[in-house]
Parts: sequence; C-alpha cells; structure tokens
Amino acid sequence: MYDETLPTVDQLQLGELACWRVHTRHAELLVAQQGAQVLSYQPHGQEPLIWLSEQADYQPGQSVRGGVPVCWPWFGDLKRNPATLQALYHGSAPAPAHGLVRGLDWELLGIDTEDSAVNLRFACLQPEAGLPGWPHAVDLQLHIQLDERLCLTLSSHNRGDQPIVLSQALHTYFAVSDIHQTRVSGLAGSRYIETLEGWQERQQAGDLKFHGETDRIYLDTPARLSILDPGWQRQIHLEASGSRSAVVWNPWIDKAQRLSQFASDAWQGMLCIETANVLDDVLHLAPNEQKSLAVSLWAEPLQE
Ligand code: TA6
Repeated sequence: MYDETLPTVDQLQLGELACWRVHTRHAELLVAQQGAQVLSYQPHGQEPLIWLSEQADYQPGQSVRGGVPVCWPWFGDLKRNPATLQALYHGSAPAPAHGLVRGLDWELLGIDTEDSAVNLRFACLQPEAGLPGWPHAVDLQLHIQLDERLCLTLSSHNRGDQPIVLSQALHTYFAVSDIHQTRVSGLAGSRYIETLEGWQERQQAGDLKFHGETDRIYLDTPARLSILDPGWQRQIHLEASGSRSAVVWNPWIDKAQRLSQFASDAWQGMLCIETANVLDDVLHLAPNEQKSLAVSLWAEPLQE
C-alpha cells in the first residue's frame, strides 16, 4: 500500500546529539549532525543493512560506534600514512585516529525530498584557521542520497593555493547474521596489507572468509564488492567510485573486549568494509581541485 505521507524527515535528539530520522517507502535512515554520521539504515522488510552498536553512546566529540563514521583528512594512525600527508599536520597534540572530523558538528545545508527519494547535504564546519593542527582550507561535504539504494558521496575541495594530500574512508559497519558464515566476494587477486602481521603485503585468494581478528587494507580493489550472508539469505553490494582501496575489519573476540561502545559478543554480528583512499590510493588535490569518494549500498536475496 503506497503511503502518500512518505517521505518524511523528522528531527530527534539521541543522547546529546541532534539527529534526523528519514522514512521513505524503501527504507528508514538515521543520521547524526555530528560527523554527518549515518547511524543506521534499514530497508523495509529486511534486517538492518548498517550496524549500530547496542552500547552506542551519543556524546559530543566522540564518534558513535557503528554506522558510517567519516575518516578525514587521514585514515587510521597518521604515522602509518605517507610522509607527505603526515607533514600537513602541525598539531602539538598526538594526531587522533581516523582524522579530525567525525566528532565535529557539521551543518545541514539542505534536505530535498521527491516521491521516493530523500537527499541530505552536510558540510563540515571548519574554523577560518582550519582544523586543529591542520591549517588548510579544504571544504568537506557529505551528500546522502536515499532511494532504492543508499549512496554516500564525500567531496573535498581544495580552496587553498598549495597542493593537498589526504587519506579518507567511509568507515561503514555492516550488520551480518554470523561472521563465521559470512564471506566477501570481489577481492580475489587484490594485494592487501596485513596490518596484524607487520604490515606485510599479500595477495587475496578467492573470497575472504573470517576465522579471527581481521584488519586488512586492500589495494587495487574493484568498484563492486559484496558481502555474502547465507544466514540471512542476502548479499549486500557495495559499488564504489573515486576509490581503489578498501579496509576490511572485524575485531573478533580479544579486540572486542578493548573497544568502547561494543558488547563483548557484538563482533559476531558486524563487519566493516571501508571504502577508502589510503596508502598508494591517497587523494591529491591541486589548488581549487575537487574530488569525491562515493559508495552505493543495497541488498538482494542470496540463493545458496
Ligand atoms: O578500520 C579499522 C580500524 O582502523 C581498526 O584498526 C579499529 O581501530 C577500527 O578502525 C575502529 O577504530 P575506532 O577509532 O573507531 O575505534
């Protein structure tokens, strides 16, 4: 039955955070103003596609565990990034993991609704002098398009007169029925960095299966990756653009104990595949150049 009242966009408060709940005839989406962080995404009649921790804590200045945190202007540990990128950080404080923007307040520039689709556009509010320790004029926007699919586009525009190099990721947490049964297809033949064993370079053979903590940076990745989930008889597709690298992460048992906002058994029902520009795929922006990193997400039945 078509509900003429849809789509709707309602504002709500989760803990200390201002959020929006978007409801269309295809799905429901929750997004926080802080970090322009998509918190959850559930197509109607399906299990959630994007995972959100049951222990999520909605506090200013800290990323909510789950959803799609935006890692920018570097991914991960700054010291593991290329030297040219490290040199752009002049902070006295140690560089925070995953950059400077996921805990900042962003500005909602606009919401457009049309019959079955909703578009939200956020801009990262940056002081005139630039981000703390990162005094560079680079405008950052996130465009969220919800229709039959969810498409996220992260755009960086170098407004300065010097070239900029940055790394970034849409750090997407996916919900899966059981990580033990879950596989990732599309990575076969790709090089990857095994961050848990001395950052050695290896090559993926066949589908990626999970037997323990996994934290790998895949390089030369194809546009399409898929999460095959026999438990929920579904496959989740990721179609990337502007990215040839992806990070695959599951904390497994031991690391799960050390994570904030993370139940001890939550590792069994989640998997991160992070659409990225990292290592030899970092982003180079000439003065006044703009580039975008995007990923489209959708699910379909899996017959196995
Ligand atoms: O993307 C993988 C990773 O770098 C892991 O090593 C783990 O640290 C994860 O990100 C979560 O990081 P966070 O800072 O959000 O707890």
